[in-house]
Amino acid sequence: MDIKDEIKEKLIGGDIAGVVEAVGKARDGGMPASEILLEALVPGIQEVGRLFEAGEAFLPEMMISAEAMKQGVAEIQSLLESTDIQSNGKVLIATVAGDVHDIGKNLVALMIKSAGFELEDMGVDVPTEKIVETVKTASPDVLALSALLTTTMQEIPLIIEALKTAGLRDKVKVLVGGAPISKQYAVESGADDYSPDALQAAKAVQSLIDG
Ligand code: B1M
Repeated sequence: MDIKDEIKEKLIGGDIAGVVEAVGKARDGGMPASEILLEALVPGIQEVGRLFEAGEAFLPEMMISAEAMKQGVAEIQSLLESTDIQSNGKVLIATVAGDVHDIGKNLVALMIKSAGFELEDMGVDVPTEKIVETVKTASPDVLALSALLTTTMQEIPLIIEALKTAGLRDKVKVLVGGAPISKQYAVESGADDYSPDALQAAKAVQSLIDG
């Protein structure tokens, strides 16, 4: 079996050790980290999502596959930490309230950090008040918000309203992303920009800081 199919199959099957081993094999065999990520790990976890939606996989299985994905990414993390962007500036990142998905957010954080920006990661399920308070105290140039659920993406306009109420909206640029979010939703929510993936998020941070 092709190594990428092997990684996918093990990820879908929740074989954590198997994923780590297969990713290591692909990496040591010279496969680029981005190829391992985008053509094996990401399609694998997406298939888990599809099976869950179809009622063919359940929450515990999705959790084990998510752990396998995280450990797989950890095997190639140091190789992913390089982009061609050179800059500086400060970014505050969080997954919004009610949402615990952090695999995508962590990839976005990794790319932003490796692009040379200072990064503060607030983690997942971060209450709006805490985000606003941290924008006030940490003064980031960019607030990066991730949301993976159609319910929790509705936190984004609320956060932006709360920033306005606190008199902070014109002091920070807001970048948003996550699977259910579109460019149009970002604009309607009052965000400054939207990115569909981690690499473009790092580029968007650069443009937002450059103005
Ligand atoms: Co959840 N989950 N989940 N889940 N989960 C989805 C999102 C879902 C689409 C699955 C499905 O039904 N097909 C569905 C959402 C449906 C909807 O809202 N319409 C869903 C559901 C329903 C749920 C629960 C409600 C299930 C339940 O309890 N009944 C529950 C909610 C928990 C909560 O948050 N309150 C839940 C729980 C979980 C786990 C804990 C088991 C686990 C998360 C573990 C973790 O993250 N630590 C999990 C997982 C793994 C998934 C799927 C399968 C995979 C998500 C993922 O990691 N993708 C997901 C299905 C899917 O996405 N197809 C699903 C890989 C990752 C690299 O991509 O996160 O999209 P992604 O990030 C990308 C881009 O979106 C973008 O860049 C990233 C990298 O390129 N991006 C940004 C993300 N943030 C960005 C920010 C930016 C810019 C770009 O700028 C700031």
